[in-house]
Parts: sequence; C-alpha cells; structure tokens
Amino acid sequence: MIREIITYPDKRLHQNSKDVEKFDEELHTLLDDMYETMMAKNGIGLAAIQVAVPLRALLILLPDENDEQKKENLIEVINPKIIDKRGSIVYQEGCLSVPEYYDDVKRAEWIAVEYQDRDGNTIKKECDGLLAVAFQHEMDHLDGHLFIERLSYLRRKKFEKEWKKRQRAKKK
Ligand code: QAP
Ligand code: CO
Repeated sequence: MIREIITYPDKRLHQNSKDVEKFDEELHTLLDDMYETMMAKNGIGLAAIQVAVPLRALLILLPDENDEQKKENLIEVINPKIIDKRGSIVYQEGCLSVPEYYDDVKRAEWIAVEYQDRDGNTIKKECDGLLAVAFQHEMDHLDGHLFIERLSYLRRKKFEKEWKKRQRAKKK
C-alpha cells in the first residue's frame, strides 16, 4: 500500500524516532509499504517518519550502473548507528519531504554503520560516496533533521525565500 509522504513544514518531521523493538509482521508491512511509496515517488531513500511513523527504520535503493533500481539492491535499515566516519563530500541532495528543492550538503565521505535487518539480525557495513551520503541523510530523519538544516546560512535563506514564493504562487 502506498502511504502519504509528509512534507516540510510538517512538525512531525522533527520528531525523534524510537528504536524498533518488535521485528514482527507490522514492521514488515511498514517496510513493504515504504518500499512501494518510495518507488511510486521516484525516491532513492525513505525514512519511516516520512510516512508519519516515528520508528528508527529506513530504506535505501540506489540505481545501478544501468540507472535501474533493482529490488535485490534494496537496503532495509533498522536502528542504525554510525560507528566511524572519515573525510568529507559535498553532494546535491533532495528529499521527498522537501519536494523540488535540491542543494549542496557536506557530509562524511566514508562511514561504518551497524544496524539490524527486518528480522533483527545485526549487520555491519562500510559505505562511501553516494551510499554514505544516503545513509547520513536518512539517519538525520531519525533524529528529526532535514537536509535543509545542514545548508550554509545563505543557502538556507535562499531555500526559505523560494519556499515562501511557492506558497504565494499556490494561493493565487
Ligand atoms: C535522500 O532522496 C538522498 O524533490 C533520498 O521532486 C538524497 O529520494 C540520498 C525526490 C541525496 C542520497 C543523496 C526528491 C523525488 C527524491 C524530489 C530522494 C522530487 C522527487 C529524493
Ligand atoms: Co529525506
């Protein structure tokens, strides 16, 4: 089932999500619905809070070398923790909860993460490049942060100006 994605400035996006404790059917349904929703909206990553569920669960599905998003490459991430990080990378990010706005964010270029899969098994993974960016972007959602909070002061002002302009355009 495709769920509704909540968007800026919805306050629920700033909630702190809770650890997943039960690896049950309800969690599996949530993950399946998140996958359907992410694919329907052309996303490459989605956190549970974006469908208004405040649990520490997220998905990442990067396109492969042929620019295809294959389900076998889907990463389901529960209760993640960054255990190490190095370097820095600037990437032009977007977010399904901040539609049609993209801007540069600086993050660690390499991270080591520990998380659980849908059955509660612990997984350790090292990521770099776009995958590292995606993990950090999605993990920010779990702590109630959006990428626009990571922009430089001037770019944040630019975002706000553009957002207000769009609101005005909508009302007409
Ligand atoms: C997070 O972002 C991310 O504005 C996932 O109109 C961002 O899936 C990971 C999207 C950058 C790695 C690098 C955004 C789709 C999707 C939009 C997304 C839109 C349609 C964003
Ligand atoms: Co996002």
